[in-house]
Amino acid sequence: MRKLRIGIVDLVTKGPTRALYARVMHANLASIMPQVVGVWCEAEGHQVTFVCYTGFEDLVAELPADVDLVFIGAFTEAGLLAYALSNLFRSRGAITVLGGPHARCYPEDARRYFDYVLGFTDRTVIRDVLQDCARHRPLGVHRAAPRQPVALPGVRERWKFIEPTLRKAPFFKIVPMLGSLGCPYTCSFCIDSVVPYQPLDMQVLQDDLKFLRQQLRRPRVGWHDPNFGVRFDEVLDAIEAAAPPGSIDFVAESSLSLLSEPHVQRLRRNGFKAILPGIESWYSLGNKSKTGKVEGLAKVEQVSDHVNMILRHIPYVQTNFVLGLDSDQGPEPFELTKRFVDRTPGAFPGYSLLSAFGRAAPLNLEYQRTGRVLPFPFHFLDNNHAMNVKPKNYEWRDFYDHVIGLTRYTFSGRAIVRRFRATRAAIPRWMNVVRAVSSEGFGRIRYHTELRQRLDTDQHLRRYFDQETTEIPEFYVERVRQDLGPLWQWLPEGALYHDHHAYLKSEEPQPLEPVSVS
Ligand code: B12
Ligand code: SF4
Repeated sequence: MRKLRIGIVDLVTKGPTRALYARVMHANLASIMPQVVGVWCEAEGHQVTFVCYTGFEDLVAELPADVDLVFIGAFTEAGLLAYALSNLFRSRGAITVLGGPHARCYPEDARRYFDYVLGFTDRTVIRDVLQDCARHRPLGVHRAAPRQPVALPGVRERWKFIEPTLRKAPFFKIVPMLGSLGCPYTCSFCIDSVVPYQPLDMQVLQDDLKFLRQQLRRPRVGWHDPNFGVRFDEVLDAIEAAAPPGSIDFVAESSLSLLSEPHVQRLRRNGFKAILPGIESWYSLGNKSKTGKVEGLAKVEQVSDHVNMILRHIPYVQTNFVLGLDSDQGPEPFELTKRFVDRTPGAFPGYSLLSAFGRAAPLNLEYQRTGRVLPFPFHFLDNNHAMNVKPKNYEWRDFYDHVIGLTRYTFSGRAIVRRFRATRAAIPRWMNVVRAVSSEGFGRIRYHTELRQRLDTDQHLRRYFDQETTEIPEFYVERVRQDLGPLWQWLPEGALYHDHHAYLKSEEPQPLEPVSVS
């Protein structure tokens, strides 16, 4: 096979930016798989140029002009940016491949713009693509491994891609690692609800931690495990054996059900500095938060006590909530979250609007079947800039009133000061302030408020929300145009639209097209 010039682009964001939060954090949110793909391509004898796109780079300048094959890793929010890039690189003669959450969730749509669209990706899938390396147009081919890979290259092997990415993070640097894939829980909205839990090789994990201690003075590791600590003792034993307490700082997403006080104490001893548990709802998903059938205010009190306990040991806790779940109705869920904010001043609440990412979860079939999915352009599907599932128990305007009320409450001067005072360590303190005053807190209040006003004044937008038209309102088109900047001109014709029922259609028998017999 000839030696290919390969470009790999990890899209951490959806367009050029100058935001303070982006400057501090984006390089710390880099994905693991694009780095893995880089290792595998080099192992096959090819030449790789790797770019983690944080919103500050000129992608065209950073990749060689004569690149043969470009891999792009993208979340759905960066789907349109990925399509524009693919179009640009194809115009220069390259073959393009899409992988990552967008490819997993919307393969039918992505095939219109890429030569290859990859689902679960292992070394065999990558080898097949490299060997084939051909144009597949107008429709790209979809390739996927039957399951998640059993092994992945660790930090040592990925270091040549990690290091230049970390150089872009000015204050602190987080190295992405994985100890497991899949999850034993079955939260109906989640992409991993049907992916079996599988620990990765503890030997590789230990070797990576030892390696990192040689590379960085005080490394920080961000675990990308969907649910860290499922086999708690096994993974903590491995960490303790490889890194003496205090030599590495860790950040992890984990569910409250795994975070008992003895576990949290052990995490503290081992340098865990930030934990992100999902609470999701006051009325459902009780087994994940270890609250069983307890609901409403009783659940708020129980979870708040639990989170306050964690905060006594771990300096930074982000609690994740989903707004607009079918189990919610009326003002109460929002009021309960405000009570939680009062009772748990040190936690940073992360809010996500209920979203159905294509074929991410079986529950999305139900939303599609009942006509509740709206075809917002991918660019807005980041859990915040659009909610693409019509709420079951709210009218849109009421819903946004509640969301704005809650967001204002959470990022009010009083709440920011209380959060600051309740947080002891310096980085978490200031991190909370930066998040509150930048795009996440104030930015979202501004955005939701504008949207809410438009629901009163912009007839077209209102009709779009009410599913009376699928023509995308100018408000959204204009935003995509602004966000993509110079790459807007490369956005393929029709890419703002997608078939929001593609998953359902692929699962259910389609009526036969009438055939003329003359
Ligand atoms: C860890 C994680 C994060 C981390 C790290 C993100 C990162 N850059 O990788 C953090 C906390 C930063 C994060 C942030 C966000 N996340 Co997140 N996150 C996850 C989580 C829990 C695990 C993903 C993971 O790394 N798995 C391990 C890898 C190895 O497996 P995998 O993702 O299944 O990938 C396989 C294939 O897709 C493929 N592949 C993956 N990437 C690539 C790249 C290439 C080039 C190729 C060829 C193949 C390939 O290979 C893998 C092996 O088979 C998932 C939920 C879950 N349970 O999976 C959500 C998830 C991916 N996140 C999601 C979202 C929405 C977000 C945010 C937008 C949330 C927000 N509002 O801020 C941001 C966006 C951040 C960004 N753009 O980088 C959604 C994505 C849905 C979508 N279609 O876009 C998910 C699926 C959760 C959900 N809602 O269901 N996230
Ligand atoms: S616990 Fe987290 S990763 Fe596991 S299924 Fe639920 S939401 Fe997904």
